[in-house]
Amino acid sequence: RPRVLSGIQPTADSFHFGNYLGATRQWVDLQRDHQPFFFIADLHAITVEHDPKVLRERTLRAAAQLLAMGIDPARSAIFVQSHVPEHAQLAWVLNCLTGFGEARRMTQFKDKSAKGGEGAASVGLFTYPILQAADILLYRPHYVPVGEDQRQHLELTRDLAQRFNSRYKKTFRLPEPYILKATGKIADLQDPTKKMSKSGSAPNGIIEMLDDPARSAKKIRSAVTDSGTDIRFDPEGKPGVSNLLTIYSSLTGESIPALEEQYAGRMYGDLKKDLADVVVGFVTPFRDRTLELLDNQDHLLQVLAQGAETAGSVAESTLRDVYQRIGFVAPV
Ligand code: AQP
Repeated sequence: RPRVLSGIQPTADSFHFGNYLGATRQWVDLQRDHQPFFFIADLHAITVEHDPKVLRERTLRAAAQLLAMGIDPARSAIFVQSHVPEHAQLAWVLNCLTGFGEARRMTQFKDKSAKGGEGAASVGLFTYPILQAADILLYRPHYVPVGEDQRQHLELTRDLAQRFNSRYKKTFRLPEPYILKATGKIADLQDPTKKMSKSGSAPNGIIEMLDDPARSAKKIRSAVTDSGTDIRFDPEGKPGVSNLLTIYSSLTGESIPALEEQYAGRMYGDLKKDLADVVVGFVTPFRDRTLELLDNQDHLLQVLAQGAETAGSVAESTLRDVYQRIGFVAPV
C-alpha cells in the first residue's frame, strides 16, 4: 500500500474548517487503502511564542480531534512529533544541505514574519520548511495530503530529497503533494480573497470546529458576500459566495452545479441560513465526540505512544541510512 504522511500544528484550541476540509478530511479518506503516518507538529508550534501549559493542552486536543474526525489508530500511526526524535535529527542534516537563499524564498516565512518584522521572527520559523522536509522524508511517503498553502514547501522537500539522492545515494522517495482542487484553499469568511487561518483571520472570518455551534452559525450568516444577487460559483468574480458553496458542497456531498440550481433566483440570505444549519449539524456531534475523548486522557496517551512506536521504527531506519551515507561513524 502506498504511504501517506501529513501533520498539523497544535497552535490553536481548535482546528478550523480550512484545516479540516483542506487537509485532515483527506487523511481520514486515505486511511482505507494507504499506509498512513499522521502527526501533531509540536516542534513546529514552538517556532512562535507560546505558553507551555497551553501547548500541552492543545497537543491533546489535536489528538482528540483527529480521532473524532475518524482517524483510526488501527489503520494509521498517529503520533506527536517530539516523541520521534529523528525528526529534529534529520532536520539538522537537511539544514546543512539547504542554501540560505533557497530558504529565504519561502513565502510563508515572509508572510508570517511580516507583522513583527523579520528581526523579531525566530530562526526556527525561518528554517521550519526544512524541518517539514525532514518530517516528510523520514517516512518515504508517496503522497502528502495538505492544503494549497503548503505547495511551495513540498517543492523544497522534493528538491532536498533529490539533492541528497544525487550527492550521496538514492535514499529518499520524491513525495507527491495531494492537494484537492475543490477545497485546497478555504477562504476567510470576512475577507474571501485570503485563506482562512488561525493566526491571520479575524474571529468572524474563521469557523472553529470546537466552537459553540450557535456562534459558528452566526458567523456563517454574517459572512461577507459579493455584489450582485445571483448564487453562482465564480471564485474570481464572487469569492465570498463561491467559498460558501464550496463549504456547503463538501459538507453535504451535493455537487456545486446542483446547489446553483437549487438556489437559482433565491437570496444570499437563504444560502447562508441553510449553510448555517448544515454547519451546526456537522460540528455538534464532532464536538461531543472530541470532548468525550478528551475526558479519557490515558487512552489518548496510549494511542499516541503506540503511534510513536510504529513511526519511530520507520524513522530510525531512515536516519540510520542517512547517517551512514553522509559519513558518520556508527556507534558500536
Ligand atoms: N484555509 C485553508 N484551506 C485549506 N487548507 C488549509 N490548511 C490550513 N489552512 C487552510 C491546511 O491545514 C493543514 C494544517 O495546517 P497547520 O496547522 O500545519 O498550519 P497552517 O497551514 O499554517 O494553518 P493555518 O491555520 O494557516 O495556521 P497559521 O495561521 O498558524 O499559519 C495544512 O495541510 C494546511 O495546508
